[in-house]
Amino acid sequence: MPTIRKVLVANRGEIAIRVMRTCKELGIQTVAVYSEADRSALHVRTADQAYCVGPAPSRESYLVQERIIEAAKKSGADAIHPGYGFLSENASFVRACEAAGLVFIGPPASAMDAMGEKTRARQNMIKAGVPVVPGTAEPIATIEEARAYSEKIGVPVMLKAAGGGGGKGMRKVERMEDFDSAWRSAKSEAMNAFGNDAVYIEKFLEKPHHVEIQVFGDTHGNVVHLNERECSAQRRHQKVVEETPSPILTPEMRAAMGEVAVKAARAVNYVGAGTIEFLVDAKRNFYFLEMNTRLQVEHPVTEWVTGLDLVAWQIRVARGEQLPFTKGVPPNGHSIEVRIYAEDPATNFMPSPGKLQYIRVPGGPNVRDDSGVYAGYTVPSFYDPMISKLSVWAPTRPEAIARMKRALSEYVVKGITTNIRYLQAVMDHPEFVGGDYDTGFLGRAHTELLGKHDPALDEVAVMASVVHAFERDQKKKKTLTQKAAGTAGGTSPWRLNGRAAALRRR
Ligand code: MV4
Repeated sequence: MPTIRKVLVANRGEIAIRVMRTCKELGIQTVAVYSEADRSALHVRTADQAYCVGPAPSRESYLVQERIIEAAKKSGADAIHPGYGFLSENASFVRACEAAGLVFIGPPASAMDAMGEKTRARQNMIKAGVPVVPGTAEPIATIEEARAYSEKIGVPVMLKAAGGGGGKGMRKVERMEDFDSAWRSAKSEAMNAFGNDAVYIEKFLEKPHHVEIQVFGDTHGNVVHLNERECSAQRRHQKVVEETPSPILTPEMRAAMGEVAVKAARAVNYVGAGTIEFLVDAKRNFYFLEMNTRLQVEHPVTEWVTGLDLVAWQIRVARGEQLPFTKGVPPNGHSIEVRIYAEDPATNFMPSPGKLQYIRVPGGPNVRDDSGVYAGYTVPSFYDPMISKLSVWAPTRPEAIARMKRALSEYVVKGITTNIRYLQAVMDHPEFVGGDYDTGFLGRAHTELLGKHDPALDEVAVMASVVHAFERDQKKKKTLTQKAAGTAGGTSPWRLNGRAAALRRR
């Protein structure tokens, strides 16, 4: 049972702060690492100790394993929490931590090896009896074999990079005449993204939902699931809104997917927090997509409905403690999370780094803000532009949506542009409110969501249309008077006013 008295958090931003908060509650000291661009970052101010690990670019700082381990040794840390992203799913980093006598707060390197390469993951799942998307279990060697396979199963098919997920190197092929170019571009993008151009093929699933199951294992052979998260509201494979329970899951589906997720985790002797991602098709069949061998950005919604602190349980499990339950925790109520990005939706979501002049985060009953920024902080351009996550809980989904809308209306950020208004439009959108939105939702509703103006501007829009109508009628009246001795009637201001009232009533 290793003792953990001091944890180095090998990350930055909101997740570093979130992990440090739980460490402090457990009486564990914290160590921050930071790049030269993050010298004044909030996570550095939050930790008990802090070490600079290099210049701004992640590959010269947060991703340099030796520097992270050196900081852990210098600080006297006995464990490292990787957060998500960066080195969190890097098996060689896990081995380097262990070689340095440090506890890695996460799964064993062997579980990462088993799930990191997508076709190997599929093979492991097929062996474990976990349903996978119909397709090849191996990368396809030649374009001829790939074409023949696709013709056999029939288009549309999805070409996917074996070296990694997240949509990179992925191409949908709808017509065989497009196959060759799609194959070549998938391979080159896969090589650029993962240094591995291996590509495999799956039958394309129309309008799937992305539903993932939180799993947790300890070192005593216990593996449980902690329900699902609906993550279909994604833009360019980047999650924007997550919620639990999923609006499309029945209790029977939850039980079935949970059982399969536990089977998948057991198949790789999983320890710690992990997520099994599924695609759910229109007939509500579910298929293993991939496993994330880390804590996820969206873990707060699971914490809201189970009452658990998942980081605390990561640390306890790393200490060798046993999970306090063998059957998981059924969801209580409903939780929604939105990701606040320093991005400008009006410029196709270009990052909007810069000095944050003012920030007011929402509060009130069952509202949680996981922020990594503060007034006066300069959001750097080197890293992911997510500045915070806002999550809420309520007894029912409609109440959770209402609470999220209220919380977003309180969120004020000055000095940089954010996606807050876009998120408000998503909360208002009938497809989201209806609950049966699939992974194509944000793409389909894109222009509508961008064009959705601030309700406060509705009045301005109405008056603008009245002024426009008045000016147009005045012009028409003038023309008619010039032609036929004033027989044409303009529109009286009273009638225009009536028109304005009618518009307001829409
Ligand atoms: C798919 C798919 C349809 N059919 N695979 C895989 C990586 C993930 N980020 C996107 N992936 C998809 N794989 C088959 N066989 C549709 C998607 C997909 C998607 C899936 C989940 C969430 C958002 C998505 C957005 C576009 C495409």
